[in-house]
Amino acid sequence: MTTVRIIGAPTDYGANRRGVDMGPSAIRYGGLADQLAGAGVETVDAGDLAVPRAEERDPDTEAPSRGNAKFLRETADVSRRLADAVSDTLADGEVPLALGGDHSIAIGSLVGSARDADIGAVWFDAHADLNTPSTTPSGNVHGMPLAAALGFDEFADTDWANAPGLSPENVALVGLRSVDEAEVDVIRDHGFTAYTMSDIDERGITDVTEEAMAAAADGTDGVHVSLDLDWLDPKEAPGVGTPVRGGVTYREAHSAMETVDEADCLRSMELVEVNPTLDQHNETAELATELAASAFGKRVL
Ligand code: 6HN
Ligand code: MN
Ligand code: MN
Ligand code: MN
Repeated sequence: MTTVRIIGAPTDYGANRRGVDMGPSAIRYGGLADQLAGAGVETVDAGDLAVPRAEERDPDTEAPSRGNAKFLRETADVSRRLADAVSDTLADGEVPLALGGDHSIAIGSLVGSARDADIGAVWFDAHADLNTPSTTPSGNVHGMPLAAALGFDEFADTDWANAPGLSPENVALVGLRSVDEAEVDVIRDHGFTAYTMSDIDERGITDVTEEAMAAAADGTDGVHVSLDLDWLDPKEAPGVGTPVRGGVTYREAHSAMETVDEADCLRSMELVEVNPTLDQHNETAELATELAASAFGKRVL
């Protein structure tokens, strides 16, 4: 029987809108353990990493050579500790499920998941999250985690980002609809597998997700699934900090997560960007729990 280990990472260092640090609580209160029980997996909750509030920190602590990235030192600290928690979980034969927090936590998840393995990643997100401190339009590290884990630009020389076990040919982006200019070039130049919302419109979510999982899994020890709730249409998931119209529907999201389960190569997962201060009656958090359950095998019949 699969055992899922829940690891909360209550950060909002990487996002502009405050409140996403309450995501782990909202997702737990939204019924995560019950949903996972419904999927027939065992769950253990490792609690939350200790993350100091942004108010206790100075956003401008980094040397200018690091470029424009807010709270990079704090993000590095959380990433190191989350990477350890994720790799310990895998070493114990359990499946890590990290709860954000903003999407910068994916740096720790990916580095930890790839510590002793070659991994792929599937990125369910409106955004590509491939900016670096030199290309970012916002300075927000939640727009950079994939670039960080791949060791692009300034991230190459760090001891906390840059996962050697992850390479662009095993990364698939699904549901893109808000991509910055520099990210378009990166996607084209590095051989990512990438699907826009138009690809999903034309081909259907099941086909696209099957292909994404296969591309990510090819030649690896397993796939990390990163689920940014802004992947869904804001009508379904209003509680996110960077909503973009034209996202996937409730049904498409469930079908995709069922396809993730059927691909049978899920190694680690995270649910990110749930912001309870922007949500309506915790519905985005509840949706996140349902989608996790589908990814771990929950079915109607
Ligand atoms: N997210 N591409 C924009 C930026 O600021 O770099 C938006 C990033 C959003 C990130 O939703 O995880
Ligand atoms: Mn994201
Ligand atoms: Mn996003
Ligand atoms: Mn490879």
